[in-house]
Amino acid sequence: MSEFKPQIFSGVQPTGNLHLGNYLGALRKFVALQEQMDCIYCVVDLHSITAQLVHDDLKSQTRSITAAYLASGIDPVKHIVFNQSAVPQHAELAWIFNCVARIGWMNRMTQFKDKAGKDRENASLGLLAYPSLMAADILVYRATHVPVGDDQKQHLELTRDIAMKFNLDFAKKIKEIGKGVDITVGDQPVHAFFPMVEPLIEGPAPRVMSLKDGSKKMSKSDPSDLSRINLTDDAETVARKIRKAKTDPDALPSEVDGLKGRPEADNLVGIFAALSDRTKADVLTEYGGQQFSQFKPALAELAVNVLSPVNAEMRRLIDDPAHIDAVLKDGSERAGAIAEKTMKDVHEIVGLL
Ligand code: AQP
Repeated sequence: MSEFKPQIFSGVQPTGNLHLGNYLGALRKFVALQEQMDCIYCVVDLHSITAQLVHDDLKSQTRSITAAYLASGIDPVKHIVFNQSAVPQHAELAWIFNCVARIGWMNRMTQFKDKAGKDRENASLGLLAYPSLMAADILVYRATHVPVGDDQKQHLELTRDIAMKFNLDFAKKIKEIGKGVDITVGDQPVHAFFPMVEPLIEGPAPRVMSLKDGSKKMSKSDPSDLSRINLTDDAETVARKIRKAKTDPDALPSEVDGLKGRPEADNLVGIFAALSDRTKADVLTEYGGQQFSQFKPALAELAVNVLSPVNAEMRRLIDDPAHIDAVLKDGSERAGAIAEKTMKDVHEIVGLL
């Protein structure tokens, strides 16, 4: 093999209502990438039990994320859509990666620090090892590119560290079984079994911020529903949340530089740009000099126009769980076949009988 086959992998946790951040940071990118590469999109249900083990409705949440994938325009026939727990090789490779990764690497993860809070000793071992499972999700398909929001950048750097250590620790065996690829990492030539994944983060809204606080990311777990736009919100709710979004008293600047030090304004302009496939500069050419009382209704109209069809299609799909289950079953069979092949090689490399 002279190079890794380009392959996209990404996932979303079934931990609550998807919001505009998930849509712009993940789903919209997932859809666009379908034209460029083979894509595998996963509902990462095993991840969702790391922070909170017991969920009332994990199955329906899993179906709801799948519905959001399909409603956004992901094609489950040309590409693969499935749920993580249906392909046990994810958890198996994660165990091997737990033995590759170092505790110090995990302790440095900002998401772990944020989610574990002050009582770190009481966090689940799964929450600490979360990035190891995420590395396994990606690398069990030897995926090369991962579209994510900016908050996942550190986890993808860790995925590269895990892949690199595995490749170096088992270099001799990888050569022996003839399944490696010659790559260069920095200046170093490496005979790699696992690729060095590339994060795909770019875009005008790589980190959508809370509508109530421009310094916090928009998040499913924020106690204030007004902080986020949910994909299931109706048109009136979307418009109300945008109307109530925190802003400053100044007019919009005409240049992107003028957004510096104005996180709430920057966020709303970024959202406008991402929803309309424009740059922030382009949006400011049109709206620079206007007050938020003029800009917010335009943003609300745009958000409703983009999100309403997704919302309606999601509702239709959620009413047909048998269809969603059939999509997931088909996807997990196809994903499982790829994962099984990788794990056969991993067993050989590690020396498992
Ligand atoms: N605010 C955001 N802006 C841009 N992208 C975002 N993503 C999440 N929030 C934003 C991206 O969405 C994908 C799926 O995220 P996830 O649900 O698997 O995990 P998460 O990052 O934990 O999502 P939340 O909403 O922030 O959940 P909680 O509140 O539980 O922490 C990822 O690609 C992520 O980057």
